[in-house]
Amino acid sequence: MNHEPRRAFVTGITGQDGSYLAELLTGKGYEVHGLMRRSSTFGTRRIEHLCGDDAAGRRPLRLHDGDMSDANCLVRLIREIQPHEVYNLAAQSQVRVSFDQPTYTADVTAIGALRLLEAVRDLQDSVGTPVRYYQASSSEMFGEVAETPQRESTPFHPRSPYGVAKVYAHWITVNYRESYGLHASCGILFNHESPRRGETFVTRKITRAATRIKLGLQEKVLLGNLEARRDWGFAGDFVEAMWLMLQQDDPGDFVVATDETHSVREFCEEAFGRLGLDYRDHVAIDPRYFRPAEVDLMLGDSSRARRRLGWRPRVGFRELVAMMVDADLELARREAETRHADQHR
Ligand code: NAP
Ligand code: F7E
Repeated sequence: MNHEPRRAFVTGITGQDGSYLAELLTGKGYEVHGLMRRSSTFGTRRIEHLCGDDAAGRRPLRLHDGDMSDANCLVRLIREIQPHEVYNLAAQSQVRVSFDQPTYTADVTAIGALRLLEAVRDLQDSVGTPVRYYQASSSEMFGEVAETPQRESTPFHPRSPYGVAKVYAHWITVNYRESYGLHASCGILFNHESPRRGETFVTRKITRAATRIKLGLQEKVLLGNLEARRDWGFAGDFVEAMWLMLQQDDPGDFVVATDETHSVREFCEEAFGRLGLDYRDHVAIDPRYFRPAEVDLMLGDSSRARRRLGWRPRVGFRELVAMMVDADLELARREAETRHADQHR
């Protein structure tokens, strides 16, 4: 009997989703190989707990230096690792930043996906091993929405260089599936958050600020458009859908969402409310945080994923906000203690 573990190659391993997916895959016995780009500081904060040896002396997570802008390194790594499954999560994923760095965003988020697909095609051609591929597509592709709720058949009308780059990555993945028979699936994921969410995304910016305000560490938070509506889910739930897509006999594209929408204002109300605060006393509007073109309303219809993958989200909106507020309150408490200790040194 062959006891060789399944191997997964994950780009974006140091990001929010990469960390939850790495936990899911190592928990299922996979040998996980993560692509990590060079940084002048350590970038492994979210996955440190997975980096050691397990009880059997095996190392379930291995990190490899590389970058989505470097085609040669991707080809070399894919040839060396010979993964059974590839998850492409790496991206310049901040929508606001993509307006300031459109060329970089296109290179990493759009052409990066093409480079990785080419590396996978090269492995399939040279070794003959079938590889299953996951592309992190985004609800931002729907942008100026043609219909509500948004489903797999809703036309794309992206509203940012990020959204445009994701449309390219999405269609090139579909094209490689149709042209080369690659088992390639796209998850069209709506916003998903967690205590590990990057601090410049609006949910985490709010929960970090509200908890710091509660403990007297800051007074106000500056935000942009409070009326934008998003379909917010929990990242830990959403990575399960990624894995499920690659376990199907046939590849496909799936909307992954909670099928509920809330405004940024409602998120503020809920987060500050959990701390006994009124957001209106602490939130100020700063035009710097408005975008040249906005996505006003996101609401998913994830019935295909629910029907075909048997997937459903477990964490609802209020639980998500509570989870993020509680984790950030703990972080703010530690910050307050350190500050107090420093002042009395
Ligand atoms: P994230 O936290 O911003 O993580 C992005 C990851 O990509 C990080 O590991 C980052 O590395 C890596 N990366 C960026 N540029 C790179 C490069 N040039 N070469 C190699 N790696 C690079 O994003 P996330 O929220 O986990 O999202 C994961 C994926 O899903 C992204 O593709 C995102 O666009 C997409 N998506 C996210 C959402 C959402 O709501 N979260 C919804 C739909 C789609 P560093 O740690 O070094 O920065
Ligand atoms: O903005 C509004 C902002 O940056 C949400 C990425 O993961 O999800 C994410 O993109 C809304 C927007 O996420 C601030 O204008 C108001 O309408 O948290 P966000 P996003 O742009 O929806 C999609 C699905 C992805 O694929 C992306 O990778 O909140 N907003 N005030 C603000 N947003 C931010 N960041 N900061 C503010 O101060």
